[in-house]
Amino acid sequence: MSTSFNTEELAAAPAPRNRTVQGLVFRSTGRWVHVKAGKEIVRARVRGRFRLRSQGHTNPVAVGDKVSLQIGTDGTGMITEIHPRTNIVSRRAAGRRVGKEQILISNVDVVWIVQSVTLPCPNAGLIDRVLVAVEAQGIQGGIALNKMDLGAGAMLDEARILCSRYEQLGYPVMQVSALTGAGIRAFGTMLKDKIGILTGPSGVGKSMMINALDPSLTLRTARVSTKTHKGRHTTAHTELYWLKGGGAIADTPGIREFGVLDVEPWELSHHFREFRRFVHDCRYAACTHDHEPQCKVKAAREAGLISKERYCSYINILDSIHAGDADVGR
Ligand SMILES: Nc1nc2c(ncn2[C@@H]2O[C@H](COP(=O)(O)OP(=O)(O)OP(=O)(O)O)[C@@H](O)[C@H]2O)c(=O)[nH]1
Ligand SMILES: [Mg+2]
Ligand SMILES: [Zn+2]
Repeated sequence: MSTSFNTEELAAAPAPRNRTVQGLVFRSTGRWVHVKAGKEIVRARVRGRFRLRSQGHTNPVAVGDKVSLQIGTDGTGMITEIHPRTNIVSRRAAGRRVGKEQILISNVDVVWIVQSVTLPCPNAGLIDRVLVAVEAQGIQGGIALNKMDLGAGAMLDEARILCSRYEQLGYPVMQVSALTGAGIRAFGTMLKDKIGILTGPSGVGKSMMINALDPSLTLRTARVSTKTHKGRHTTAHTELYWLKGGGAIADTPGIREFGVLDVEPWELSHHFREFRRFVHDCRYAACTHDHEPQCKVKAAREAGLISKERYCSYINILDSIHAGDADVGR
């Protein structure tokens, strides 16, 4: 588009009233969403009809959505269309809105599950729950282990065992310290030219990692309680930050639990990638690899081809799906 204007043309042009533009939702704070449309940043509202249409979701428009919006004379926008999503990462909403799904992000290339070596210590059950959601959507998943500077002795050994378990499964694992900057450059390289999200419990250092990736950012962080080893749920909304090296990463509020949604008991094993090569050889086609005889998954577990920890996570998630209570975090 030409940037120089002929003054006569300008005088003849109608005043820009309602314009329709396309953009990307990069921040969502409930009622308002913030959209990046070219170089313009627009604060926009969501039409009631989207709320009606998405009864299963607490947030009809999510960070990552590509949208059309109409900009009014006051400069604020109204979302008129949500373009088809390639994927969504969602979880069951907690509290009052139980039963509803909360979309964490859409159109994402990679989901980084953040854990810390300590304060709080790693939660393998939560990692596996998020990985099930990620596999079900066909998205790339990875693990970022933060606070490596705090690791020592047995604690560090345990953290390394955890890392190698996921590395062996083919998931990228990044060991970093947002405090010292160790591993941050390598992590930045992994994020290049992709839309990513950091998710994980409160206090593991998601916001501080983004500050380390781009020192010009000053996201709010808060100390973890030394008594309970729990974070303080400092980040309250999801927001995408563009990185200088290309690509963008979303910071999200810490998760207390992660509900596995819309997965039937018989299909759960397909979302545990190392189970897949065994599941078709079980005696029963609908085998849940729990109590059934002649189960090849259990045989693989006994032969050490499937780890005890992953099988245990599988059974825990299976139980919670059976109980219709998939929110339990561990
Ligand atoms: N020692 C050490 N402390 C860290 C590191 N990364 C973060 N922290 C500290 O951990 C605390 C929590 O960090 P945040 O970035 O607020 O954690 P968060 O995951 O964003 O937490 P929520 O926003 O509550 O979900 C802060 O006191 C940070 O200073 C690290 O690599 N090493
Ligand atoms: Mg935070
Ligand atoms: Zn089986």
